[in-house]
Amino acid sequence: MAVYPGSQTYRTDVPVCHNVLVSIGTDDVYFPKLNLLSWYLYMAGGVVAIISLFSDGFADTGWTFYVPFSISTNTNVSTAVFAAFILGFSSMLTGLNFITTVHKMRDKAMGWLQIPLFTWSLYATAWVQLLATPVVTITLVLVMMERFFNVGLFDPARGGDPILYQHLFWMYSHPAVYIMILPGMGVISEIIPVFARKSIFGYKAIVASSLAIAIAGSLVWAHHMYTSGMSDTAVFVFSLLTFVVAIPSAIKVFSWVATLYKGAIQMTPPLFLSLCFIYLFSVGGLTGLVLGAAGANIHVHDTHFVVAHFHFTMFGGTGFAFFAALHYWWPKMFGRMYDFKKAYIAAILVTGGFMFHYVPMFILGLQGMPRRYYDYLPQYAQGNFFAGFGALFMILGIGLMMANLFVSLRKKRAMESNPWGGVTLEWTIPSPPPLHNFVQKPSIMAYPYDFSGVVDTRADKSKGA
Ligand SMILES: [Cu+2]
Repeated sequence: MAVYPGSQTYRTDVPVCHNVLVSIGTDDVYFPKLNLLSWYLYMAGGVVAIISLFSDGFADTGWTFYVPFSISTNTNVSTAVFAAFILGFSSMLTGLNFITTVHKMRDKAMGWLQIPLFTWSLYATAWVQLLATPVVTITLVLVMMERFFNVGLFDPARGGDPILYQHLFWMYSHPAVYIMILPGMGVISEIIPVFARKSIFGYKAIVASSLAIAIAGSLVWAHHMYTSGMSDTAVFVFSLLTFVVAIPSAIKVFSWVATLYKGAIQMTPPLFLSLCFIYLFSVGGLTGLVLGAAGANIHVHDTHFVVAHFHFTMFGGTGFAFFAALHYWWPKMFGRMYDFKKAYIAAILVTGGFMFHYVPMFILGLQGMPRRYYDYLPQYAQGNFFAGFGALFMILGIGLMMANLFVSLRKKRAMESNPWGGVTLEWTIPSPPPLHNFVQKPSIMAYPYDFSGVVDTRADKSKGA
């Protein structure tokens, strides 16, 4: 492990806290140059994706690029596919880097069961990135081959199979939702124990469930294809596996609630947003079971029920975990505290707006309103009216949230490095962190969520700065 004793070069103007690195007691990833390459690829892929939006005849396939349409349409599919192709490499190389870093750069004193849960969740995510992303990358190459050379891979008249494309596409694109939600779950596992002042309930179960989600989540892809005409046996198997993948997610929710139970809870904006996460994500997970059941799925396939479910997991889940993480690590990144009252008002606006926006979509979907159309029949007007109102509140809430955070940057830097009383390694270093993270060798605790030695001085900080 590289620590730079005596290094006083503080890069105080740039937030360099990379929680994964700090939490395992290191100052960099194992392959720094590869890390930079991933960043350039990500930027290049993003630029190409934006160009594809504005170039004439922008891809009318939607994000799924389903064949045979994506092969026959004259719009600019090639540029969009090329962007996704470049972005895929960024994702794979980052996954590879994180896995190697967790194995090789971890502090010698830190065993596998002393790794904080956020890092565990990113470790599980990295494996999905590394193993699932190549599938979609190859699939996109096949689409290009079809477009340019007309090989016939997906054309039944020439012995190809259009459903093969759907399998290949979802083999990545279902695991992709776990790439998004697993880090979010890791964030919540970090925040809950700190504000309950209690060791996390079921540390090992949470670690195991992260790995179980990564593995089981890679085996459920065809639950997106119940209506594609695949065999009843396949439908049964993929439905069963989808129910299985709900178990590790439920274990996490149970562990978070059990951690709060009888804890010395102090309400703060990060905890409030985490509680919103637990509620919204649970609704998303449970409606995922409705969709995982083949009978119900066929009724609501391609309706707004799917849109609502997806946003409860990806926005109510990942989005809210991101908001919670921003509020939790903001003082760590910038050494400044935001206003608590405005943070609460923003969180209530976003959550309330969220419910108003997406709950009507469940009902609209059950009533049969299809997704992916910009217009709707008159009988769906009421639900869409409510949903529009909700969107307005969400925009206001997110605007207030960001304004509150950024206004705090104009305040004088608070001297305190650990405003929440956290016990993971990032709270042992200055805020914002110095250039090489650690100025002295970090001392690794036997257990990452041990609050027994922490004096509770939170009461006088509860008003925020
Ligand atoms: Cu899926």
